[in-house]
Amino acid sequence: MRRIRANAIAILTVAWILGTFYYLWQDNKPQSTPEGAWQRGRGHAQKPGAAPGRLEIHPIDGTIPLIVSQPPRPEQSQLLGGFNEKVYLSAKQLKAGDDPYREHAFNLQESDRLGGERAIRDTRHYRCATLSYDADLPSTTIIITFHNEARSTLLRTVKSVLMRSPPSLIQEVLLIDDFSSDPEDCQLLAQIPKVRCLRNGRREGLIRSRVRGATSASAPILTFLDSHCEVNTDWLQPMIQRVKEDHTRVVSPIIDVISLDNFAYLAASADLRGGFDWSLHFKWEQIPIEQKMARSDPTLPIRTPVIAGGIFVMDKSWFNHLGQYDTHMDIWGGENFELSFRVWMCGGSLEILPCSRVGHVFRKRHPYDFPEGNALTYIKNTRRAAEVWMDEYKQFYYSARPSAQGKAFGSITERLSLRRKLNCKPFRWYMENVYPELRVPEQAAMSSVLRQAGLCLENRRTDGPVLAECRSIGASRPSSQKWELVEPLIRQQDLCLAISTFSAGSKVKMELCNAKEPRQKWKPKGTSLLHMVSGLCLDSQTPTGPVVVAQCRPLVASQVWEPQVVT
Ligand code: UD2
Ligand code: MN
Repeated sequence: MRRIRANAIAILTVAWILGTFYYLWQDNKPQSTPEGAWQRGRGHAQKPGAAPGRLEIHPIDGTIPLIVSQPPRPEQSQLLGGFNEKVYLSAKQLKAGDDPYREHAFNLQESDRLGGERAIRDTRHYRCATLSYDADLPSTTIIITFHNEARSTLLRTVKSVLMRSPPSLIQEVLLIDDFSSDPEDCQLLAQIPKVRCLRNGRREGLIRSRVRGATSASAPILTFLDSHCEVNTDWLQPMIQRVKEDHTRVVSPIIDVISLDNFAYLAASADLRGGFDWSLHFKWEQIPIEQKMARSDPTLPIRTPVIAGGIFVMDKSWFNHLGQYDTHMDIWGGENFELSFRVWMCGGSLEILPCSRVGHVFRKRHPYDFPEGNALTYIKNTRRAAEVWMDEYKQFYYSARPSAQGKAFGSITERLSLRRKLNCKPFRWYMENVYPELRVPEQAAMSSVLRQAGLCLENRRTDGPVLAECRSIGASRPSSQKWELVEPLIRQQDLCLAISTFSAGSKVKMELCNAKEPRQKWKPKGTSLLHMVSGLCLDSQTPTGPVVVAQCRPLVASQVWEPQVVT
């Protein structure tokens, strides 16, 4: 009896150890294989007969076993048709003694050493591998525009797409050669099945080149890529799925980092979204903390105020309906803001999908020339975006970028009429609903005192907002009597005037500003300050008592507020 029990315990222990090992292996399994990934599609079974990966020790912590991809299998050569990779790559070699960074602003020697493809780590959260996608996803045209791209990076972009996407989803890969010095960089690649090459007769810049690509695309979905990317395992399905479910969504992957020095493929943080400052400078920023806390599932999409611009998937009809791009923008820059504002304000949305990963070589400088100069081109493009989409908020762009004033930006009549035709929402809506975290600059918002019959609205630390004697310290007012009226907020530093409840008689208090909070929304109306949601007006009741909201009675003394700009 005792022996049976001992055996049972031994068997259970072994089973437990095996189970734990299997579990750990599942957790760390993802490792892209150029040949294996596109077999996955809906299910996650390996292709019958596929060679299993080799077990290797994790290079960083030395403990976790990983599957490392096998070298390409013979059927891959079919993927390339008559294209001769060796000839293509070896035709252009870095000469001994040449600076490997000079031509492309990344280490060309390292890129060339990697050749046309390589295995990269699957950087997704492990739960992504358990998701499944519709079997009947629509197909896409991959649009890659480039100007003097290195052959090795361009080829890896194209090959990674062909190898790590379900073939049925790739209608074609459309290369737009933006007047590169050597037409063969593009033309030779067109020998690869599904790859087409269009060459511009003059330098157009990436914006007009993408529009050319989109116009010539035959699939119902457009996928844009830069010319120095490597797509990762199952990158495409999550994006097409989201667009299929709602054609107004414009989706991006998480953009992993390919080192410009050694070409290591590095996982980017999964907690970032796109943002910008008032000079219209793009930046990655943390997801706001409330949204982060609410994210129970790391595979869920992340709403983003703007996209980085280079890598996204969009329904073709929606792209056309929304006015493609502003084709008066030149070379590079600004088009991502213009597209992002337009998508949000005209009825769509932007998101980043954590289960889709694409690597990109981020560079520190532009390796190509700007015929009109880099700075002037960026100003022209962003100025067009600001003038067409940012309404009264464009003043903050001009204060952040004073050099933009007076610079030529061409006619925007067509884009303004597009905005009217599409019946797009005001930029204020975007600020309140999409990007409330973007602070209006302090120095740009003018401070005022709010006078009422010789008294001033003052925020007291203990009593909150009250009417008090107007004071000054030297030439200026104490900060407790200075208010910034930045619609819809009435603010003092980080605090904003808010009602407590939505009923008449509700006391007014100060709380952390949030332009989306209905209790904080005010607007001047005649001589009154109207609380926009309750329809009540700011009222002092008695000169020294608490300030409240009450039924609006225009011109009644306790509701008359006189903003007066102060220093
Ligand atoms: C980022 C975007 C890029 C674009 C840009 C703003 C990513 C990963 N990249 O800059 O796609 O939205 O912000 O405009 O989000 N190119 C041409 N013709 C030109 C200049 C460039 O075809 O005259 C190509 C270029 O070869 C590349 C792409 O356009 O494939 C983007 O250019 P980049 O890589 O220099 O831009 P990047 O990544 O710094
Ligand atoms: Mn790029």
